[in-house]
Amino acid sequence: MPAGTTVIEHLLRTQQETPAATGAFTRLFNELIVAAKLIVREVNKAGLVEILGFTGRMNVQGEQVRKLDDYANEIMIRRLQACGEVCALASEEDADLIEMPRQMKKGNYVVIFDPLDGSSNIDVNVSIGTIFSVLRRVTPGEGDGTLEDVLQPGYKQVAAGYFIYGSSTIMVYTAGNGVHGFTLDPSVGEFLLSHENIKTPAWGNIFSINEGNYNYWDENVRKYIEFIKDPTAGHLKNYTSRYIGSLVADVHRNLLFGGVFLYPADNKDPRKPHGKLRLMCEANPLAMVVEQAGGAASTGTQRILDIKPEEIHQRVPLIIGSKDNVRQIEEFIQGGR
Ligand code: P6P
Repeated sequence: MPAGTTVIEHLLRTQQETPAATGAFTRLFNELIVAAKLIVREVNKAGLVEILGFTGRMNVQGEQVRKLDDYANEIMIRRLQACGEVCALASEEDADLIEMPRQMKKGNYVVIFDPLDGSSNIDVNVSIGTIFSVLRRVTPGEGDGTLEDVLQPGYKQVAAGYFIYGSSTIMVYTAGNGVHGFTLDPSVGEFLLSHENIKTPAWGNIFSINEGNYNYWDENVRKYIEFIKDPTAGHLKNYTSRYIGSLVADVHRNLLFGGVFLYPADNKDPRKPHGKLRLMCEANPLAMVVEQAGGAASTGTQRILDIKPEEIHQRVPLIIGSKDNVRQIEEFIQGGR
């Protein structure tokens, strides 16, 4: 499709191939886009207004809540409720399902999101982002959705994607027909097609991991890191380390250039034995995007999208990126190397 195609045009053209397209999905996406535009407006001036810093509250993750986290969360909730196509919402910032106003029209979609991932980087102007996962309700009726509608395995997602607020603002989404990137043109206020049909390289020499956790990893993870750093091990190309500490930025770079991001399980914090990242609002949506682009996403022993969720905020080890890199790591973690 021509550069300059908007997200909605792109959706309408690709969704037209789906007989069930009723416009509800498009209305939902439109609200995601409006939310992102409102969020990036605040992110871009965060250093100038009293919206940096902390609210003094802790979220369900036990992390300090920043004012911008709260703002982004409120915007996502209000816009998604307003579209009338949603029966349940779950946010990384809220312990339980978001209360849906009684008078609000409900729909058949469930949206799970991380409103502002990487927000600890805001004060130093590092890219951050919003991640979203879209499911179809599975319970009968037209009222509020339930936990059953939310706790579906990742392969049930009907769409997923992210916004990155960086040197430019980019939206990347998949609705099961490939992965497509759009760049916000501030002069017209539209996300315009800039990366159609993104395909990630089968292998890449970039690895992204927080080596500060080295002593807390499983022995096989340490063996893998030592292996890729060994220049005499006969690698296609010597590896290079890139780690921004903002999940959407690290995953997006590796999606385009090839390589792998790892946040393995570690024994650093007994409350988080499966690592830091969340299945529902981080691993699942990014796994759908990366798999649709030809990559892979695994815990090291299981495909991310096959995991049957037990709770909204469950954490999983995440190894995501070029499929040959992911497969090699799985061999190490499963003791085959
Ligand atoms: P660490 C940001 O806080 C985040 O949730 C992800 O965006 C990022 O990948 C990860 O945490 C970084 O965690 O432990 O390396 O600082």
